[in-house]
Amino acid sequence: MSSATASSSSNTKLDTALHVKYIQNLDKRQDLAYHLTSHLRLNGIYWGLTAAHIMGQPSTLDREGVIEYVLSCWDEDAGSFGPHPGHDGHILATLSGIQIMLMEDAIHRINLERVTKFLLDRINDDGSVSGDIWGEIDTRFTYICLSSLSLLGKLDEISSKKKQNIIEYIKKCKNFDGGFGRVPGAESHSGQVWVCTAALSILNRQDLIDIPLLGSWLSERQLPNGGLNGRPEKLEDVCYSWWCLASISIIGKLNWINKDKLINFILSAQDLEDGGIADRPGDWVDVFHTIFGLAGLSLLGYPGLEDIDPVYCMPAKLINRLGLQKPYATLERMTSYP
Ligand code: GRG
Repeated sequence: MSSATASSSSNTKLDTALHVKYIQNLDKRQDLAYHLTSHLRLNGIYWGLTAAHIMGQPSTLDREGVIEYVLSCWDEDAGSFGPHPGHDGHILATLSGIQIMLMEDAIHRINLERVTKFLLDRINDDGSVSGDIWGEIDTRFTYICLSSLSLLGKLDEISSKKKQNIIEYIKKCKNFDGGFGRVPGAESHSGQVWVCTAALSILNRQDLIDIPLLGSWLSERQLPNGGLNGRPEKLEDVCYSWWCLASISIIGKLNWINKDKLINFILSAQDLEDGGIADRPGDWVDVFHTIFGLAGLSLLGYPGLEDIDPVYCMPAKLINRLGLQKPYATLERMTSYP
């Protein structure tokens, strides 16, 4: 593997064929880094599979192998999925398991009843949501719980009282700058902004977002080199091309970002020898930055890519088919670039 080829040329194109090959080869790497990231394996498969869908190559991964792997991550005691066989069930791996099974059209093979119970049981009386039976709370888990239940068609199993508590809790996580944090009082961060705006969107409560204030804060995340950062005074990172941009799409202000500068920044973080996208030009690539770079390019209307849904971070076609689409802004898909 080589690092991203630093290139400032605005003529650089997205090398889809190379990135598909990179995703195909991910599980062939049996090095130390591969084993040390087993706690993220199910997320990694979701990232790779979604990236393949965005590039219009949904059959890039071996379907039956993927389904068997998801099923092998089932934690019978917890009634949910862990990230790797033998790991404890956790809400994050459970969302990835659901997303993968939906994309592979195999959702009927999971224990719907037990997963639904696991998700509902994570909602605390104060409206916060825990990640597992041990109780850590984070607005990421709030989003995950709502997204998972919505994808399973089970959102209405949350009582209206509990839904209201969740909304009140998210409101407490809103800051003076219009952004949202991990817990009440925590600093605004683009990742948490996305989970909270998407959660409010799933609950049809976008009215609780201060659009001009949050839109300004999000657009200020774009740095002179075109990349976006996650919060003030931090470095740009390709993954914020998703967290910031998807949030901006949800609040309908995609045109508050300089599209060409961001496209060029993402393209310059590609590894043009072995495929994949890095956090920034010159760094090592990984599947996390590859999916979020591609997802950002898709939202920006980059030619040849499939649409991604900014609320669920899944193929828009699938979300529309499930009848789950929420209001958001899109940019017209370009026929060529530049
Ligand atoms: C379905 C896409 C999807 C996600 C599930 C887990 C989750 C829900 C969302 C994660 C949202 C989040 C918090 C993203 C940010 C991740 C990130 C790059 C954190 C880095 O934080 P710092 O403090 O980096 O290390 P900065 O850039 O602030 O220095």
